[in-house]
Amino acid sequence: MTSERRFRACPLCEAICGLEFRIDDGQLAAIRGDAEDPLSRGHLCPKGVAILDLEADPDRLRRPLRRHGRDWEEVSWDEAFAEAGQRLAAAQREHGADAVAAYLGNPVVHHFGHHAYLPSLLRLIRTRNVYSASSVDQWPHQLVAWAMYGHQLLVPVPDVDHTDWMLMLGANPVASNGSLMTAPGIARRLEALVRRGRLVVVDPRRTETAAIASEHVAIRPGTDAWFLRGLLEAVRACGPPRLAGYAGRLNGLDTALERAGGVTAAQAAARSGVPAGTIERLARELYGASRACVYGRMGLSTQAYGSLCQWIIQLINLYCGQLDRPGGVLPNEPAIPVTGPGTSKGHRDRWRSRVRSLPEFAGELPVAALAEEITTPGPGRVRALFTCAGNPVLSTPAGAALDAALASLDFFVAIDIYVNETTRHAHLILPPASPLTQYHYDTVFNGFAVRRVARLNAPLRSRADAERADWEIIAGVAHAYAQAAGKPWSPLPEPRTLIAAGLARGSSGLDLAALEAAPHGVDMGPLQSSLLRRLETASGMIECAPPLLVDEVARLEAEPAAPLRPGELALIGRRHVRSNNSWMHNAPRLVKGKTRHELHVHPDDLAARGLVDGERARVRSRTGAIEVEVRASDALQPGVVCLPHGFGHGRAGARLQRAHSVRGASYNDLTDPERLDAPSGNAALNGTPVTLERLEG
Ligand SMILES: Nc1nc2c(c(=O)[nH]1)N[C@H]1C(S)=C(S)[C@@H](COP(=O)(O)OP(=O)(O)OC[C@H]3O[C@@H](n4cnc5c(=O)[nH]c(N)nc54)[C@H](O)[C@@H]3O)O[C@H]1N2
Ligand SMILES: Nc1nc2c(c(=O)[nH]1)N[C@H]1C(S)=C(S)[C@@H](COP(=O)(O)OP(=O)(O)OC[C@H]3O[C@@H](n4cnc5c(=O)[nH]c(N)nc54)[C@H](O)[C@@H]3O)O[C@H]1N2
Ligand code: SF4
Ligand SMILES: [Mo]
Repeated sequence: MTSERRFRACPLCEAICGLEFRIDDGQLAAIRGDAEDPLSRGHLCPKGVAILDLEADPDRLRRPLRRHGRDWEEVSWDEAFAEAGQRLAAAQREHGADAVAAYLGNPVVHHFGHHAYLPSLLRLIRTRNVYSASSVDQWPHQLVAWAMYGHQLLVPVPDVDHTDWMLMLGANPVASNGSLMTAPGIARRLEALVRRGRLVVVDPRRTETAAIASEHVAIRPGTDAWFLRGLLEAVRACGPPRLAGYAGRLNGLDTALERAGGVTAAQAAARSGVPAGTIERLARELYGASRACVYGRMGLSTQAYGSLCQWIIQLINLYCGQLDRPGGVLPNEPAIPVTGPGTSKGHRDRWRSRVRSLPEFAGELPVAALAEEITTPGPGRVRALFTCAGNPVLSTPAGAALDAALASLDFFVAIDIYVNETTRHAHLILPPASPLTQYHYDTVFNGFAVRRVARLNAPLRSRADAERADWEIIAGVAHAYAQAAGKPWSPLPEPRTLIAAGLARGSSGLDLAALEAAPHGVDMGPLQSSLLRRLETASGMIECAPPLLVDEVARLEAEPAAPLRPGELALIGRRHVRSNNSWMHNAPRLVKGKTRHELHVHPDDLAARGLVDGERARVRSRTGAIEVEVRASDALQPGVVCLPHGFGHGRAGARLQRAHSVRGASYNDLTDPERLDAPSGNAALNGTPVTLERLEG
């Protein structure tokens, strides 16, 4: 028997752990953490091992499929490309350029062959109807970075390995493995922080992260903007701002502080439920720490004031002198630049959505508007759809309405590996070969990592003749579309060439040869200050008071003091380390054992409705209703219920044998496309008002 060890980063989540693959007689036999990866140092989670399941999955598609009613037939790649190109071009010829919509899902950013090639296809198709998972996720972060620092990707990252005091809001990295903070093995890193200093977690639920923190502070869902305003004001009361590092580079700080602050701890407490004394104490601890940071993630960006929250967080870090400073928060400067010449800084409101007039951000419209753009008659209506690595039926607001809308499309082509809740509506599915057969360089998450690292991931094996790589599929569709539409098009070079060109644009001094000589990755050391040098605002200054964000304060103040009606509960989400959004429930390793789909409810709220632990109940919102088992949990505040998203499988026509029997309903059958963070258009998924009731009989 031959046995070989090969190394590659995990493509499944932002932690980008280095993995060691054991290959026995040419067959993938085992996966473990790569102890020599300078960032992940041997860490891996159950999903990393479940790559074995993904590789062996009998439901995973390997050839193009064409749908006839409920039946699928395999077709050749050439036939599939030609049909995709012709039908997309035909939809635009008949109904105009915007009749074709595109939706890009989360895994796009995890594969170089997706991420580096899709922009060229979208530029060719030239529609205003571009959507992605970003607008159910991190748009507030990008919007605030664009408005304050001039580039959507100048996002400061918490220096988690060197900070001594950290305030974390709306994130549960012990389950999610960290986000906009690529920090594999985050539990270990946070435990080290707790040993040398303090970690305070602000969350409506006592999460897995709160459990290892120094302190958990419970908050009412959707009220973080009030809490943060009170915190900023309390920090100001501690002493003057520490601005020596930013001399001459701050615009509008006084206005920003007055508008963003301006509430007492008592007022903040009344809205958020966090005691005034706690707010004042946290302010003193934060202001008094020499190395400190405030970090807010999903739970903040997916609420109605997501951008406001992210803005105030920047201001607090700035006030305390912790912005762009080791031990505080600072943007990574990756080997392949994500900012500077040749990158997209971002823009806003260059066009608007047709039905609701929602502004674009960074070239995309909010995905909360996709269903109405398909179903609302009139010129400019979406008639054809292209998706890549997305499952918006389970992942985006009012998923049930989108599900129905997808069934009405004239044409739908999906680049995806499964026939799932979304792609079952496709006319064509084009499945890319396993990522393990492809070159990969992480252009996205190296840029959010808590250390400066670089790693080239070489293929573990070659793809089968009958398969196509992700970038080859995108090029195939582009070529056929260009021909059918009569547009000029020239293909991009293969991934290695693009990766080499990307490295050459940067200043790390690394090239392909250097990366190939370091199969575990290259360590370029801890984060360093670079923000002031890299600002891309027109003024060359940090714009502390962008009008778009300042205006949010008035909108917040106009909110009713009690957002929920009597009897209503606030619904929030929950991730588990064995899940990955909506698409890994077909992996036996991840779904065996205990179920995890239940609605967690405070025991008092169960009792008030005559419900008992384990019973099935109905959850209703303005937009829909689901039935799901309830589980008593005192980790929640009364009035808050908690459900994971990404469940609700077993729909007719989906081909996911294992996931089919995984119980649970879709969170997004309850979310409301009208609930948005106004500046960015990001969906407010958390804090959705719901009622809970017993089932009759
Ligand atoms: N209620 C609620 N909703 C949420 C969230 C939440 O917390 N609560 N989280 C939101 C967040 S943060 C995100 S990022 C979105 C995710 O939203 P989506 O990206 O729309 O959904 P995923 O579940 O990631 O679906 C990934 C899709 O990619 C396919 N896929 C997997 N690997 C590959 C590959 O290598 N190539 C291709 N082409 N396809 C592949 C899968 O089959 C699946 O169809 O969900 C959002 N929705
Ligand atoms: N295991 C696993 N890992 C994943 C994913 C997955 O699906 N499963 N998805 C990946 C993706 S795409 C992303 S974007 C990241 C997300 O990673 P994180 O940002 O860490 O997201 P969550 O784990 O959902 O944690 C969000 C927290 O916000 C809390 N929360 C909800 N509402 C509020 C509120 O109003 N205020 C406050 N303060 N907190 C609130 C929730 O209780 C929850 O604990 O995870 C990634 N990693
Ligand atoms: S934490 Fe798990 S899923 Fe994320 S990169 Fe590491 S092994 Fe992969
Ligand atoms: Mo995400």
